[in-house]
Amino acid sequence: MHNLGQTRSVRRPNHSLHTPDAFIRTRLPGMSKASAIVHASPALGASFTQYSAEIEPGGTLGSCSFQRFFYVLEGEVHLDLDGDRHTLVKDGYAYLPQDFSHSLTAAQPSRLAVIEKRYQLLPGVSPSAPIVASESEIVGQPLMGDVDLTLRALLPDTLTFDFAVNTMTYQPGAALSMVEMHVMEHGLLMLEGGGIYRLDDAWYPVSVGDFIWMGPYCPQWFGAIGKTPAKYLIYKDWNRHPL
Ligand code: UGY
Ligand code: MN
Repeated sequence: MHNLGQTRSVRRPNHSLHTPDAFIRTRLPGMSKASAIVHASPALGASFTQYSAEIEPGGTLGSCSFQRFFYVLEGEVHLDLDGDRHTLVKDGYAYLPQDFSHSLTAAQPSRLAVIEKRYQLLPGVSPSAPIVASESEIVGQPLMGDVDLTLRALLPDTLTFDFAVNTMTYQPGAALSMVEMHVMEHGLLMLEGGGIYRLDDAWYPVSVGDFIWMGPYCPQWFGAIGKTPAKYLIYKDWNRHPL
């Protein structure tokens, strides 16, 4: 059944909402038996790229000449680094520094959230080694003292990293305590549940599978709605001077 020309997706100068009803798959160079839904890129105004990768067993993502972060949404993948094989399942994630040679192959039908960004060197700061971990190992912290809003930082908060990726889990009815407006941009993927997102001067119902891009200084607020927690994966540029 066609949708009579309706979608919840929007593109505005300083934010976008990308909903599954509007997703189009493409193949990026180096991919085999895999496709990408590119949610955010410089074409949108973002200074990073974020896509969802869907990979068949035996399929690969190909190499990357930028920093690459990926988080397993579903399935099982093998990550080969320096002769060591790591197996990652749902909630597993990895950080690969810029130009780091690696190979990523799906062992089962898999979906990944992938973030790629050109590294901003800082004089005197050496780039990080790769990181392979699972979100379940990370201890959550209440955000601004709110025990109903848990933040898990997936990357160390040191000057080595020029971006952060966190998960935020809202108990039913929990909300950000303020409307934020900041220089950092965000890429956000809804992992569980749903609620209302304020972006600039608009309020959007959002739920699992939706992606949001927030440009710099986009006023933003979220309140969880529903009987189960809402959770999202959120990227932000971090630890670098704005100039
Ligand atoms: O880290 C953040 O800026 C986060 N609190 N923003 C958000 O959830 N929209
Ligand atoms: Mn924010």
